[in-house]
Amino acid sequence: MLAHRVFIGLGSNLDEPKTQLAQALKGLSKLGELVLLSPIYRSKAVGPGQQPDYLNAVAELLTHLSAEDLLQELHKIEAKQLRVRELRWGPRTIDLDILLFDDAQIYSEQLTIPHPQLCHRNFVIFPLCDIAPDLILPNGQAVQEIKEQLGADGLQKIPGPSADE
Ligand code: ROI
Repeated sequence: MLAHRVFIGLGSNLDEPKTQLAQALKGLSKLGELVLLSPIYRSKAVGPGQQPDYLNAVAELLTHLSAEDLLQELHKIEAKQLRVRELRWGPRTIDLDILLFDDAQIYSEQLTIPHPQLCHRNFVIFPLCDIAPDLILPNGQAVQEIKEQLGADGLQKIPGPSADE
């Protein structure tokens, strides 16, 4: 059976974000074949109140898990890294989002794919473009085009343990 091509967004702004990203990647690598990891970006927090800056990245994974099973596994990784869901849009040790799952469009109680904020967040679109510059979203939009529309406000590429170094 052909594996699913999945893009996963990673974000952290608590408890040594770089270590959190590295640990989450270890977890992701057990769910299939980690094909690519984007460079890491530092980004100003989107959300309420004062929050530390985030580190964000995007990983490409080939997996045989269904979208629902993958979501469960991502929640397990988040739980292991002591993510506490206290405040909506509050700070977090690790946030793992399924951005894209093949060309699927899923609107269930559990899952919305493509991720509903995908086209609105430069901290997701920039790293996604770095590893999949020719990607076309299920709605026909090119990621490059979205990147140009969003601009790089509040974003800074930082050196880190990434596949392109
Ligand atoms: N802001 C940034 N910059 N990066 C994130 O990953 C992120 N994640 C979130 C909220 C709180 C919305 N803000 C964020 O969930």
